[in-house]
Amino acid sequence: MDHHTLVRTSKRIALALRHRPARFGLAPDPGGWVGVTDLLAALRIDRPTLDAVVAGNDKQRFAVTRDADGVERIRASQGHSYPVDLGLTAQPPPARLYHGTGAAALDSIRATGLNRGGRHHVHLSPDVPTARRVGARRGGPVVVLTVDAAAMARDGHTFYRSANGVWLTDAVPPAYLA
Ligand code: HQG
Repeated sequence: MDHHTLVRTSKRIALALRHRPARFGLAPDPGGWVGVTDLLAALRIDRPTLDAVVAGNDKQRFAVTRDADGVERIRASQGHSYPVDLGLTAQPPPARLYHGTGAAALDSIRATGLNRGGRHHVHLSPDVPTARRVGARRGGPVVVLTVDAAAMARDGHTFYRSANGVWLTDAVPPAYLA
């Protein structure tokens, strides 16, 4: 499959699994899982295409599991905008985490901190290059903020790590941003 088709299909799968399952006639369980067969039918794609997207995904956005009864399910590892319980366990973060964003957002972020907006959590990156890539999605100049995650954890903020390595927290007050 060519790269363009792979990306386009990945975006449709992300839309179906993270944001608008009902639009595709899908009803995820509370953990955000849908049957692989249902997803293939809903998006009218074949299994090799799905496998190529899951395996070829630069960020490992999608996870596939197989139940004891052999039924396969798929979900997005993070990034949902509808209520979903990812079942993640809180864990101690690394001392520093990073957030890449557009320079235009900087004043607002310095004033009110990082908010989760339409997503479940604020997304933080484990390293600067990853944060830079996240910020660059918007086009225009990128700023990478450093989050004092050690101090946040000390002060009682909870952190989760998604299956694909994105760090999640509810909000980052401005005092922890540099
Ligand atoms: C900004 C992609 C003004 C925040 C990425 C960001 C990530 C504020 C935007 C994942 C603000 C929200 C998430 C404040 C936060 N004032 N702007 N107080 N607080 N913001 O897309 O972190 O490709 O919801 O800086 O790789 O950019 O979808 O979050 O620019 O992991 O798998 O509000 O999305 O993953 O934007 O990206 P987003 P994000 P996928």
